Amino acid sequence: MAKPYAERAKNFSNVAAKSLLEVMERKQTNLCVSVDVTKTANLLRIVAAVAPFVCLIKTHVDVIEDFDPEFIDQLKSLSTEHDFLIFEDRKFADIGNTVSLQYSSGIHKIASWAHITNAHPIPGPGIIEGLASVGLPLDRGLLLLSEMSSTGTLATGFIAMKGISKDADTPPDEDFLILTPGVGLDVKGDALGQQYRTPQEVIAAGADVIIVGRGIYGKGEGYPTKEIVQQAEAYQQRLKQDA
Ligand code: 5BU
Repeated sequence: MAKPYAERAKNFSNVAAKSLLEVMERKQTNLCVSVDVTKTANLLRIVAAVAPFVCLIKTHVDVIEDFDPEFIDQLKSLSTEHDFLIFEDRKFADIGNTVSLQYSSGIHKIASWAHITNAHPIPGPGIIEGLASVGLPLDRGLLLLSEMSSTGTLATGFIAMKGISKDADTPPDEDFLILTPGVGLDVKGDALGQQYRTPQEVIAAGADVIIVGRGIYGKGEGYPTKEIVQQAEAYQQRLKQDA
């Protein structure tokens, strides 16, 4: 039996990691829905439909065509009302000074609303320092990419690199949160290199939070809201069984 989320929350000093585990405990869910659609109305419709079943919503804010600050206010209201965190899957990958500007500024001002974001560790420790200089005062969390789900990926375990995270000095019992995308129940992949594993497979490989996108909201125009609700509930229940 896995350790209760509330107990694991005590292992983390990072506010975002702790909050995520606390939400998981309160709502008894480790489902994150990834919503990659291009219109704010559709994104908010999907988020409202899946909100009761998730601990986390993942966005790619740069694919949105009609972005405005009001959309962020609406997303934040849903996050407060339904008790979930927001993860902007930005995959930062530059030197510390540049990523600190990309994170804090521009049109999207990601650090002002996303509880969690992520980065490639390839540039070295400076990327973490740059993002931390913006994010830590706001109690934000940063995930490092160690692997990717796509065919032929070159990202295979960079997280083990000395000085980035898990180095020789890391105590063996240190807790890490693992968030895993590329999950689908009845599909194997897409035409552009995505590869899916089942919830059972990724949980067996150590995943704490399971990220599902098109498997829940559909492709193209997407599923009707009723079907999205059914899919989200089915995934949440399935994950509970497999955990
Ligand atoms: P899908 O519709 O479930 O295939 O969406 C998966 C999402 O997870 C999508 O937003 C990707 O950008 C994201 N993703 C991924 O699929 N694989 C990875 O290795 C990483 C992110 Br990192």
